[in-house]
Amino acid sequence: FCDWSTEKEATLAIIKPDGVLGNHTDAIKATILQSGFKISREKIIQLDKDSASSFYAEHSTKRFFDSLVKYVTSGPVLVMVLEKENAISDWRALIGPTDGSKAKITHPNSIRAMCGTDVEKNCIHGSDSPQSAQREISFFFDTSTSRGDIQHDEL
Ligand code: RTP
Ligand code: MG
Repeated sequence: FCDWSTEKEATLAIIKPDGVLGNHTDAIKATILQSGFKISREKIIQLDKDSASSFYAEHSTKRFFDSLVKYVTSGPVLVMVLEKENAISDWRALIGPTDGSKAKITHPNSIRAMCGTDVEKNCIHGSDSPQSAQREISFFFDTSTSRGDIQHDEL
């Protein structure tokens, strides 16, 4: 018997360089745990230009692409797999709108209101769909190994 109603969903979160370097990691993690998510995998990495470009490939034709790649490679990022029921849309709701300065007005309790600055420097990432979540989790983590243990593998 499988009780689908309690089936967990997984999503990918990234604390971007402004979040890590601005010392927002502890507050963000506290918010994550208080909101009922389990952090099942995590690692701190430094993205290089190729990996950042590949991760954000969907935006490769946008005006802001070069600037985005520069931003996310400007320092270390903390990548996490978050699990709970309805994790993907609940995490998107918790991080708030893309523009950190607007988030402060319209979504004052969101994570981007707490540590975001503008439409680019918004301190946090969340997968936007089940397809994205699957792609993004396997982009950073070996999904063939058993889950459950927090992995602090550093690149
Ligand atoms: P994310 O993918 O990081 O969770 O953010 P998002 O869905 O809210 O925003 P998305 O449209 O996917 O954009 C990805 C990241 O690119 C930067 N950005 N800059 N200068 C600009 O107009 C602009 N627009 C977006 C942000 O860092 C955004 O999170
Ligand atoms: Mg996005």
